[in-house]
Amino acid sequence: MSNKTTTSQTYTPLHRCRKSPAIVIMVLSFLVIPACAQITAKSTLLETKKQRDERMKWWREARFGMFIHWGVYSVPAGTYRGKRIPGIGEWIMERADIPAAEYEQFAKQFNPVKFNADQWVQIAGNAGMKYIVITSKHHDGFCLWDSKVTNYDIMDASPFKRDILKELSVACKKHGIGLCFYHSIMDWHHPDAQATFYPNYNDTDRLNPKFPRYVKTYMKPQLRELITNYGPLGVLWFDGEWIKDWTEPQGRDLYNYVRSLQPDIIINNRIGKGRKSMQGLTKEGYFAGDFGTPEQQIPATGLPDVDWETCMTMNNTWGFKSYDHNWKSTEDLLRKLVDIASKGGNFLLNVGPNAEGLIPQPSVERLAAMGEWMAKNSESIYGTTASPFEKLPWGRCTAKSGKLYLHVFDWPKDGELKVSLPRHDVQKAYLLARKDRADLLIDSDESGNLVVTVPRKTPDTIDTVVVLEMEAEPAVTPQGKDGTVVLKANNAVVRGTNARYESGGGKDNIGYWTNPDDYVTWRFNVTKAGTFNAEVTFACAAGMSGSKYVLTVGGQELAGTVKDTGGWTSFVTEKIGTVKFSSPGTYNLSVKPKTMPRGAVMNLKSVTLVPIRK
Ligand code: H79
Repeated sequence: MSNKTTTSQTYTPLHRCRKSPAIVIMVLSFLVIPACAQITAKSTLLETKKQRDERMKWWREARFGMFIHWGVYSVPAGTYRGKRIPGIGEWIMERADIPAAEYEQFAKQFNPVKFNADQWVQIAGNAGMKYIVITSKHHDGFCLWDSKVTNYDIMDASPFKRDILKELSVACKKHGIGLCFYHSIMDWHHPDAQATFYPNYNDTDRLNPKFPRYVKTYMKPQLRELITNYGPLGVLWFDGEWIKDWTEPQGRDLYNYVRSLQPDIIINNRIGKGRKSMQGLTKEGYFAGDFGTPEQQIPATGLPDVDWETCMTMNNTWGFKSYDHNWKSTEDLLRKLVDIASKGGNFLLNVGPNAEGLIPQPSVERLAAMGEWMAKNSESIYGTTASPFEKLPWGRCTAKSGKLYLHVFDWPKDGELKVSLPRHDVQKAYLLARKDRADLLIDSDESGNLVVTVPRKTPDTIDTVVVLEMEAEPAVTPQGKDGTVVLKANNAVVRGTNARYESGGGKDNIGYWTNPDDYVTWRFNVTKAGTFNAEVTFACAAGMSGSKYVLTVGGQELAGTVKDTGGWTSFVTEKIGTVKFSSPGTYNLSVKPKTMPRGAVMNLKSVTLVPIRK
């Protein structure tokens, strides 16, 4: 999604390291004063990529959240006047054509005395979820908090008279879970909104001329209450934006309004008109909103530089229905989480508590089972980025700097896990769930690709995570003032099993080079192009000489032969040829053995590129 609004301020629900309000006020006034008295659409352009990355950071790292659909629809629970109403439970008012006055009777019966905010938040936390998104108000218009602008809320219209959102905000703070609100723009109860469309509340062709008044005097004040009395919030998750009354300019205005109340808040793409139907990703062009919202589906592939979150039910409904028992299995749900993470997305998994205030037992059980897996394997989910592989025959992959997490759904029967990755790029492999992180044997197949020897018995039938530790990004050596590039042994990336850097006692070189498959590489910058002499500084003891090697750089190859220098610490420098760089840039240079007749290659101290002056 494109560049959006105002200032940056880090919202970190888990660490609470917010910048001081003074800084925010300073930045805000800087943005606002020159133009006009309030934050305008213009200021949305002032967020840099870095500021946006800062704002999105906690959300991108979290990867897994809980959606909670709860409201007075949990009272009918899918049945109206003795009839089972097809479709999603929270839509019963629309599906069964219930007049607003009659639907209000459900509010009078909504008395969820078993509601325990701590318990809900703990169920989420124990599952490994980092944030909850609860329906502050769904399409039916009933408000779960103490709103001053309506009586159609938990305090005034129900016998419960406990501020549900307040209790959840306290519990979330206590347990380090991010608090987020779902909020419906569409409202079937408000006379200035869609209530007048009865019996077709979801009529997408009609307009209510009073709708702007609803936005100004009802929706915006309510959002101000939610942000200022219950915040700071992680996300505001809008929905019901498809109505004809709602436009993209209104969406942008609302986006700016919400961000002006809490600059670091994150907002989904349903605040405006950018959503591509249930696929949920944002259309091309500029639309308000920070992330895409695929509903009940997972995109086929990851999307570079796009933030998105799949929301999904565990059975077939969001709001509680007493007779919906079509539960997805734990295996299915966990693999969906992994699939989503492997494509760079978040998973917002729904629960629909009942009218007593309890999360249905089948949901509780599945979340507990997911939590057991997460307790051992969450490192392979949190803070990861999308898989570098297009497709893997046995499962999925997630990535973090220096590590690949192989999620094996189909365990290899022959105990050999094959990965299309050069074996030399991998330094270590182990099972994530094993506390001792014991090394798994790594080898290569005939084309040099990685083969990991794994236990015959499947460790985890749902998903076993094999961690590959990879070479960290190599350092880049700069070109010296006189144009010389000195590539020293201690800066080299050594790939292979035996060769390594050694120092002390006259040594400062790559040694133990007893495997001819091992090789070394450097990355370096060329700022002044030209032709260079390539000089190799090395040592080799008598009787061990004769190895041949190739030095490769910028598509050019130079051949060298290791001669006897009189000892392993008697270094000599030999020019092996010239190389040409026609343009400045970053280059790779490698030294790879071709033959090793005597059991060792050489002690390699440095490769120096010396410019040839004309
Ligand atoms: O809150 C849950 C549901 O109640 C709500 N979104 C989730 C998170 C929702 N799910 N389905 N629907 C609402 C039905 C909406 C269907 C449609 Fe349309 C509205 C079909 C045509 C207009 C949205 C816009 C989907 C396609 C175009």
